[in-house]
Amino acid sequence: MDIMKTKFFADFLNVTEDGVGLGWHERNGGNLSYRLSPDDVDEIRDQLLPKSEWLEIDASVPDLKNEYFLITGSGKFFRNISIQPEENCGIIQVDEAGERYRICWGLLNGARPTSELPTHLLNHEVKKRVSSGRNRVIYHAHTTNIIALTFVLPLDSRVITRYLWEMSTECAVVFPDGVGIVPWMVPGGRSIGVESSKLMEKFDIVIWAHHGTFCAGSTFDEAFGLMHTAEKSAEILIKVFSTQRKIQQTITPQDFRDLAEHFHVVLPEEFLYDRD
Ligand code: 2HA
Ligand code: ZN
Repeated sequence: MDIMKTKFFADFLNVTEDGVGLGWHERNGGNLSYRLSPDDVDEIRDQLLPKSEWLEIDASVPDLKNEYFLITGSGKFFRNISIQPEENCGIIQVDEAGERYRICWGLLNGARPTSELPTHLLNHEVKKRVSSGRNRVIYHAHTTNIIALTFVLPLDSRVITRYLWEMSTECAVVFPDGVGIVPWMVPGGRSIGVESSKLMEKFDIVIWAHHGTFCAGSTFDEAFGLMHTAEKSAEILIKVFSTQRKIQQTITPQDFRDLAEHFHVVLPEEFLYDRD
């Protein structure tokens, strides 16, 4: 099967196109990766041919040894990915030690995987473990309203989770574990990747202050849906703040407990504090 005709490839492009449509991928902003399943690899094995030397990951991911990832390219614009996929994204394989990778398809003309490769792979490694292998997608977007909130709310997971939950009834059901926050750090390296992946132990959504958001999911729909739901809630919050009117009523801690019971989700009490 031609790689570009597979279901996972179509789903990958669908995310890049929808993310662009929502304004989250200015210039080369954002990146996306997918860990191929054994069936995916079997389907396209004839096209996975080493196209580069082994290159340093700048992170150690032994639990991802020999795994293949479809991933966006460094410096590439999301708006071009579906038009010229082989130039703007590619498939890489991690080596036996989890220290290096090589390009096996795409990323033509000397292109390299996203500058956030360490964060993607460190997040994949954690999520593969905590989800018993179910998680396959890591998605980073420059979500306008979430970024805006990181200037005016304290960078505290309890505060930001609670505000996002309150702005839209579905949120507590869609991301009951809440959101993690990484304070501003230099992007594009191992340090921010390590901090992000620590939070991925607990959260499926990790916000990078003044930068954007990472979401993890077992499917493209799950990862994209998390991003879309959290960002929509942030948009509502920005609109509420913009009215400069006092909030007259909201969803209360007891309402959340009722919601949790009805939808059979566990909402940690740490987020259900009384606000004065
Ligand atoms: O790929 O979004 O964080 C460009 C970025 C870096
Ligand atoms: Zn970014």
